[in-house]
Amino acid sequence: MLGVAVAIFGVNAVNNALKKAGQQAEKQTRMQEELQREADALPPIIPIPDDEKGSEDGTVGEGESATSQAIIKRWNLPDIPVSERGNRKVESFRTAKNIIYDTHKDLKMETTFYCGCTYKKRKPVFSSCGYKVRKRKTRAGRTEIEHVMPASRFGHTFSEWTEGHPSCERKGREYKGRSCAEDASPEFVLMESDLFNLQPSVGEVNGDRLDYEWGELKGEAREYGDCDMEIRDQLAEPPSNIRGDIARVYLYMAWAYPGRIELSEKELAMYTAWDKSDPVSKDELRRAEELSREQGNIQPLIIGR
Ligand SMILES: [Ca+2]
Ligand SMILES: [Ca+2]
Repeated sequence: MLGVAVAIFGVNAVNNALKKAGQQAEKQTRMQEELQREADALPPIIPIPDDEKGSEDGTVGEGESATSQAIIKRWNLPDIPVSERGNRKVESFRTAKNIIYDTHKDLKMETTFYCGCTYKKRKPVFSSCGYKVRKRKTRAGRTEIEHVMPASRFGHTFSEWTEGHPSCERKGREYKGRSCAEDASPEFVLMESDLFNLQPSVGEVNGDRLDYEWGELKGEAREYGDCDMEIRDQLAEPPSNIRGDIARVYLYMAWAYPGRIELSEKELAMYTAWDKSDPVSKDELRRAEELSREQGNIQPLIIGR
């Protein structure tokens, strides 16, 4: 009798587990379908014609790109001419870094973006956020100013980056890449120094992320202690409380610099979902308002929503 009871109990437990797994799979499928529906509902992204892309000498063609148009429509953004959207004021990355540090200090917001660690004199306080050094002690011991959208993402649209420039020559050796773009393209420097794309970060996390794009990864490896940041397979998964912040950076950059940044439909769908799941917070708004005053343009994905 007891044997039968145990057997029945065992069967029930297995059935329950299977039921639960089935429900979970169903939920995941539903979520996937929902994301797909959102992606399908987005206006199609048409490849940018060559004459709308930046020209060889580094100037951006007039007008919108398919991505910037889609963003304006979807987020109902104010009518601001392309030439007045992005950074036109902060003229070096060094200056930009100092403004970010000063702004965070003034706002009493000296916290790193990804891991939420407070920092003092540009050194993260690990105990404030349960940070555990993964591997690089020296870089973990300092904050760095990180490009939320990597500079390479738009850098590759500059010929100075991909091919070089006659002025990019040092001691008889030609160079290209970021250094040449910084030295020879004032337009690149303005984009690279856009304050809305910059955040203080634990140096190690900045170093590990390299120029990987954002995405969602299976599992929670937690290689940085309590910091919910996963970096794997050339993809980075941020903590959920800053996913909206990241989405709004990407949307802003693609809106502010049409022709230099295109977002795929998949990216637009993900950032739409992230923008919804993590709406603008008080601190995010406070920071954007202050940076607006510094840079002289607005971040319409944050301000006035
Ligand atoms: Ca995670
Ligand atoms: Ca947030």
